[in-house]
Amino acid sequence: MARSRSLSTTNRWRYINPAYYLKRPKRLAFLFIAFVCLSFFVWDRQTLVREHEVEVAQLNEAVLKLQNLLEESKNVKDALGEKSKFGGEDTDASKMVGIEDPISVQRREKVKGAMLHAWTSYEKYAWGKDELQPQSKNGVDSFGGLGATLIDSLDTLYIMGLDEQFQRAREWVANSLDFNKNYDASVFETTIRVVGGLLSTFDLSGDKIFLEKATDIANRLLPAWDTTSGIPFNIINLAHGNAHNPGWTGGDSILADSGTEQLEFIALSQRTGDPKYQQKVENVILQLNKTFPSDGLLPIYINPHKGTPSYSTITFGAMGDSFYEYLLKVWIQGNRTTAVKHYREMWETSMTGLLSLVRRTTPSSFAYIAEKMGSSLSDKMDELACFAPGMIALGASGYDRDNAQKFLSLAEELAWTCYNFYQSTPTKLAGENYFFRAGQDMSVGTSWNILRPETVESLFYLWRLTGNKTYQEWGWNIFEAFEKNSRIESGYVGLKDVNTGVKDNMMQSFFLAETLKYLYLLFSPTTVIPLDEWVFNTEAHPLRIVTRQGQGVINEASDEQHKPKLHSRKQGRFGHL
Ligand code: DMJ
Repeated sequence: MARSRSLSTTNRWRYINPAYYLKRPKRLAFLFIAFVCLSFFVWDRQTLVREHEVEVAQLNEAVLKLQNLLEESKNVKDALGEKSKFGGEDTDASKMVGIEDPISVQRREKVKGAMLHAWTSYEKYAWGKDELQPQSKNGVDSFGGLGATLIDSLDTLYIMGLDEQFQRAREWVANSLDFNKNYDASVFETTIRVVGGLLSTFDLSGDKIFLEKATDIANRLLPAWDTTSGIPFNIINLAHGNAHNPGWTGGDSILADSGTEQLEFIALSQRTGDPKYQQKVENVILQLNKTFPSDGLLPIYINPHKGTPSYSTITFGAMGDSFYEYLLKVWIQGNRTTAVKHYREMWETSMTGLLSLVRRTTPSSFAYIAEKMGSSLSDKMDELACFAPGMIALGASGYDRDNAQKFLSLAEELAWTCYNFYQSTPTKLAGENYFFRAGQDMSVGTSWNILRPETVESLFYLWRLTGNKTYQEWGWNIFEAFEKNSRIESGYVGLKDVNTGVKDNMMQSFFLAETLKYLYLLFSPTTVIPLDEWVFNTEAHPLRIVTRQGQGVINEASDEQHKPKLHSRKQGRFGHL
């Protein structure tokens, strides 16, 4: 048995012995052919696998492209949805997919991402507080505990379609917002941020809670106008209604603080049918018009008892700025009717004054708006005055052709200067103000940057009104500089110094209300918040333009006819109507 097993093993091994085949050529040939066939088969399979891999990769790429296309078309459809929510002509979606610049779509999404980051940080660290301090990760009540950032953000969240975030903010307004605060509030800041933010959100959403809250806070502010002249005191206690002016003005009221409530209070009267708000604020302009100077330039301090200007600086920057802005915008809000004709006249007078303040630098001929005290000019301009290019462009179309062109050109020149406030610093972010010296163009004065919006605001108007994409490019560069210097893990901060980039610890509420909103709109179709249907208050809260009838101030008898129809297209979007 042992022998036969050994024989059969030997037999099996003989097949791997080359000598075996050398003696049998037919078998050798067969083996060779079998080897060639097998090799061909393996090579063929491998080639097929490789080809399939290439095909799969190509298909993946195609799927990705299709996904991107789908995403883009969804964004455009969203934009169109927003358009129909916010007004503007209906447009064929497929046409829009064809014409909307994909770069704008991408940039808009980036800005929306920035808003989401700012808002999420606020929700996480400062919910319900006025402002977020991102470095120390806490909230502060810089406006008396009114949830300033939350209210300032409402319409931005709504416009950007951040619905869940909007809904949470809405619940806070409905259930936690309490104005009964023993706090001396700024009438101006409370009006532009809180009254403006709530009214705008009411106009957008149709949710009455926002109108109720706006009425509540406006009622608390109203006693501020009970002065001999009707020029308001600028500070009022929200619980007790005691009003006064800050000590540092020597008892005077501030021009911008007194002349920047008209849009909001007129809108409130239109929406409630109660004329008292409109009467108070329109009277301010009537009083100022009585002694309005021939150049339309008012000093920043006004005596609230006599209603006359006190000797002080004339400026389109801090403390003067939005007075001029509202002269134009009330005219627009009032449908350019005879009832608001005097606003346009006053504004045009002020524009002749503005022209007298325009100077040009050497060597680069940057146009700037100087400041004035008595008869002497000061070669200084605040970044705050960079709202002026947008305002001038917005008002230009109300002139005859030659003047319209002249003012539009000036607006474009000033916008170039403001853009260079940003471009001329190492961080590419603008300082708070600039000085102009012969031969040196511009140099930063106060060197902080607190995330202000004025330049991007002007770029938004200029892009809307001229269609020139250069303004989008400039806006994008500014956005990228904010991303680079101001974005931190817990929100956005200002810079203590635009030369060094050292950061501060505050996320200003206007960054969410204005800066990011104007940037978002800069990359959105023009049908989102069209300028012939909406007017922005000075805190970038869009108010819907409604029919204004009659001459001047409305009266009780005509309440009903002044109640506007605001929400027909998208009534009840959030189910609260
Ligand atoms: C905002 O509160 C308003 O734009 C106001 O008119 C001026 N200052 C800030 C933003 O810089």
